[in-house]
Amino acid sequence: MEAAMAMAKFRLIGAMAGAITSAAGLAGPFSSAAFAQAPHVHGPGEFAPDDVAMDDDRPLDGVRMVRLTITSFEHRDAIERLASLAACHGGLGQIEYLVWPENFQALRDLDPTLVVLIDDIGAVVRAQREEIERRARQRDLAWFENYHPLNEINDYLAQMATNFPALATAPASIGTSIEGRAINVIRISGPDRPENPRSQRAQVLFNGGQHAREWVNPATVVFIADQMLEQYATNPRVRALLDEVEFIFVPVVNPDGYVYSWTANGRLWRKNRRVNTGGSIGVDLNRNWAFQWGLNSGSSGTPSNDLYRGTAAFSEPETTALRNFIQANPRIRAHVDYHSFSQLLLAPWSYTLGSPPDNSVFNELNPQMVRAIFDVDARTYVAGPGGETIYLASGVASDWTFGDRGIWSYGIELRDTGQSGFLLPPDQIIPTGRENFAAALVLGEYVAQPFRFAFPDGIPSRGEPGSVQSFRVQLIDNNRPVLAGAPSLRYRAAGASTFSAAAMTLISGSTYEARFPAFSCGTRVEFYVEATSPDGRSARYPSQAPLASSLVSRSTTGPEVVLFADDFETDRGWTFGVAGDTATAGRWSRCDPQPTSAQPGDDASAVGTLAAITDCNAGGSDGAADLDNGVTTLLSPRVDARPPRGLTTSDVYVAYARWYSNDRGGSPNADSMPVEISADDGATWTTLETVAENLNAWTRRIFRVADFVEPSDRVRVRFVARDLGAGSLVEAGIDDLRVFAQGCPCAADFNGDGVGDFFDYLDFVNAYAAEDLAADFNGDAQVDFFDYLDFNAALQAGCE
Ligand code: 0X9
Ligand code: ZN
Repeated sequence: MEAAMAMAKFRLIGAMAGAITSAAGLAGPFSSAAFAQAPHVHGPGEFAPDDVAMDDDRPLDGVRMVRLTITSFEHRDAIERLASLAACHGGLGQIEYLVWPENFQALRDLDPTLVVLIDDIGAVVRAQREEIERRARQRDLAWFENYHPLNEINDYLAQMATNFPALATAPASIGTSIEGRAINVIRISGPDRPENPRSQRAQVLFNGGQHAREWVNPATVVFIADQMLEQYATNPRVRALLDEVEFIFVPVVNPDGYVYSWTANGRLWRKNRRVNTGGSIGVDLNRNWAFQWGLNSGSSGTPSNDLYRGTAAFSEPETTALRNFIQANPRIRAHVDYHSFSQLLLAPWSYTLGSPPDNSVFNELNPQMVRAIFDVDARTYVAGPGGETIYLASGVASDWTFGDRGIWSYGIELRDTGQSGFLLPPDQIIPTGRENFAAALVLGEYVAQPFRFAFPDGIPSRGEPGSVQSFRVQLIDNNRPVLAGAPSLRYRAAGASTFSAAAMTLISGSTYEARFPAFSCGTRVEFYVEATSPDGRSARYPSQAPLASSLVSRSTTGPEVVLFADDFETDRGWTFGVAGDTATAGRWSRCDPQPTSAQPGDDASAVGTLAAITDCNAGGSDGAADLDNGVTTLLSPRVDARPPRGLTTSDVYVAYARWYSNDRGGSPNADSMPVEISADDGATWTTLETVAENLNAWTRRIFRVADFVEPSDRVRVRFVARDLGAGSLVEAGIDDLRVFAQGCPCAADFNGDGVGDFFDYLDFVNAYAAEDLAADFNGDAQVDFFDYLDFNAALQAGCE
């Protein structure tokens, strides 16, 4: 033990002086690990060969938390040789790190824009320890107004069970840690009822404390358990939920690490306390789960690393215990693994970019949980798939529970967003707990529903004016199999206080048809669907409906009027490269794209093969076939983007499909592609967007023209692809550009100024008197009294 510590310490000090420390001079296992790394290129979200960890047993004096601006993956590599990742977001841009004092100057040299968030963690830790001790001596302080060591947490669990014997089980151990500590679980549910026995209820699992230093996680898990118990008697919502669902709480999955984080220098400890081969300490339990375990993107094979995944999936007794417990409890339907910090709601996946193929549950839950959190204390938690929202991480608990067990799983990153980070002051425990209790109720109520809904045709977001619209709604059994009964569609015009109901008709099996009645153009309808089972239990989509904040909406607009549409299959007058462009290779042209690592193998349109691409000749290496050394501009022909009669300028849109890639070669993410619009034939330009996201896929974008420029008869769009950084791989493509108008035509708007008023009347009467065909209002090719009548009726109806 002693020797291992000393070596770890030596290695960290050595990290600072990398230049003077040679492999020869440093015998032992750390020499090669720390300094003999061959430089290599990282993809998005991949981790650098980070060998700096907060795994040292020396005082934290002078350790700083800093915010850096990462400009490339090489930059990140270099930084992570000097500092340890602190916050829960990755990729490029602003990231927080912890840095030992001796590495600080070198780190500042790497990023002169470095911002110090916490100047001396050692001092903050000491001050916080004093604050915790002061609070511990205070008699009138609530338990959740302070952090507690492991034994006090266990005592509190036992106390809860004693106080609420009808609701809570006595804490039990699900297994022991590597140092032999019990990992405790407590279950909470309403009393047994013959028609709904506890032994059959759907379950929700909450765990905390995989990471030792994230003290607010166990506190939050215990807080949620405590509120369930405290509110059962008085809050009908909590009571109804607990009578339906069993909640399971494992507050401290990593008790050894937690205990260690309470020792003098252990406050920033993350991993468990395994002694690794080579002498370093700890496995990151949240990289040790057997789902996509072992990927180098988002975990490390280096034992001293803070993200060390262990020698094998489930090599650790702590993860094994929780896995065994989950496998032994097949009624667990939802799971949250609590972490801190950054205020994020992380759905699958974490090991890769993107969401699972059926993401409907998360699409429904994410906004409702975010909203519930926000409504408590106006805190914003950002929801999304883990890999995209923080960084890639493989072998994490929630990927396993979802991917292996089909459990709806989240990783939630609690408060704050970096002000105090892991050292969240104790007065933040209760507010953090309260907002997360609100989200826990939403998740629990989702699980409690007898069925959930699927929409084979999608959820309608728009409809044609004057026509009924139907869509299919499928009921999926959620928990115990229940017969579906009486599903209905509830809707109201936005702002109305009551809902109308329309029964659905059974099509087949558990699929129903829902029908909206005809609405006039411009109506926004809020709606939800509801179904009640014969045993009187109901479910809704969204599950929190009819709370206004969770309703879905649909609006009625007129058909699309195309003003210009180009799928690049013919030459419609684009300019591929303009005067002043500087690119020496890979300029825009119209072609059938040939696939490379960075370029599409097909155009975006359903029909045809051609698109505008920055490099059409994909021969040779990918790097040789891309845009090089400057700027190339794709300029649209002049488009008449004025709205047709009856529509207004705010009804005009521009849409296109774009491809952009700048993360596949050296110096990734150094470039971006401005997209600009002009209403004066190119004299002045306004930015629509600056594309920097490397989706490496065709993506459709749509903009309301009037938000940028006033639609005129001289509109142009241009795409300025750039290779400004040194030697980076840039590929861009454009397809399916459309300018169109869509809105609610107003027939009385005779002069096309967007309103129907007296001036329209004057203009109509003048045209009518002159027997001008413009006055053929009913379109029967003659100007007569019937046109006059129809126009007057339209004017009476007005516009809006
Ligand atoms: O890196 C982690 O394990 C988590 N962040 S933390 O700073 N608390 O360590 C996030 C991992 C992603 N988690 C899930 N999507 N569950
Ligand atoms: Zn964590």
